[in-house]
Amino acid sequence: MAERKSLWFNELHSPTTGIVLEVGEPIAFKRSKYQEIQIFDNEFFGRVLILDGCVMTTERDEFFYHEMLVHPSLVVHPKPTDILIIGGGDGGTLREVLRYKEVNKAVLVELDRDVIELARKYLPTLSVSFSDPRARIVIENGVSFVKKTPEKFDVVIIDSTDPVGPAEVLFSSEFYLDVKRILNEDGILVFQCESPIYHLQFIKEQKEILSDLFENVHFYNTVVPTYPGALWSFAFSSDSVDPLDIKREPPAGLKFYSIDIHRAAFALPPFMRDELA
Ligand code: SPD
Repeated sequence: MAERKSLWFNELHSPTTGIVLEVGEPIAFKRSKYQEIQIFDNEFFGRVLILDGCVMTTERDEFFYHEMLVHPSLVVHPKPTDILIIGGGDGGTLREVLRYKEVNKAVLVELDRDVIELARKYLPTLSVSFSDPRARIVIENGVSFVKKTPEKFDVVIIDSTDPVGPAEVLFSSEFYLDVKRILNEDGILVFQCESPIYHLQFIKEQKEILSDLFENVHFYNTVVPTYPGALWSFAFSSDSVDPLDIKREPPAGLKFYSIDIHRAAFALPPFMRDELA
């Protein structure tokens, strides 16, 4: 058999494990002011976005993540009209938020203009909603935006990179307190919260921090094949909204999320439930 000479991307998930993806076609590479941005095509996963050496999203499996980051909160909030997204420069989260006719305003605050520009150019299925009239794109550090904005929001969604480097502060008690200040009554904070397989201790610490600030703190899981462990968690916090009290049907045409999946996602596997108890 002929030797396959190819270029491979690899991301270590621990000193002895990780993921490898063949770089079929390199599409873009940029060292921005904040991070290294890489986009390439992989035969199986399609177009892949990498930030600082970590897989952020791929065309083939992005819906597992973006649908599950957005829909559980949007179907349980009594009236989700004003939504804030911190991060999410590829546009996938914004696309899901704007599926709801109830949403009047979605503000997306992204630190790195280059991520948005590259997504517009090379990730059209994700960045499809940047020009929606209900969307406002703000290029700013999420921490400073939240600290000084006079606006209030019904749902704040944090679509960040992993909690290292510039994103670390987005997982702090101080930041969550600032978020709480800009939440309307019945407000929900939801964010991506890493892998129950690799980062269970981190998830536990997040639960402790959030429980000091919110009445209802719940975690739920999804599958994301290209993320560490393939099992991925989200943190849902609110003072009044019950994450299992469904208020509306999800939009038609979703590929992973459904009301049955919603209920199942909040049922934590015992190894996680017991650790967080
Ligand atoms: N380990 C990867 C975690 C990345 C979470 N955010 C992805 C952003 C996709 N919109």
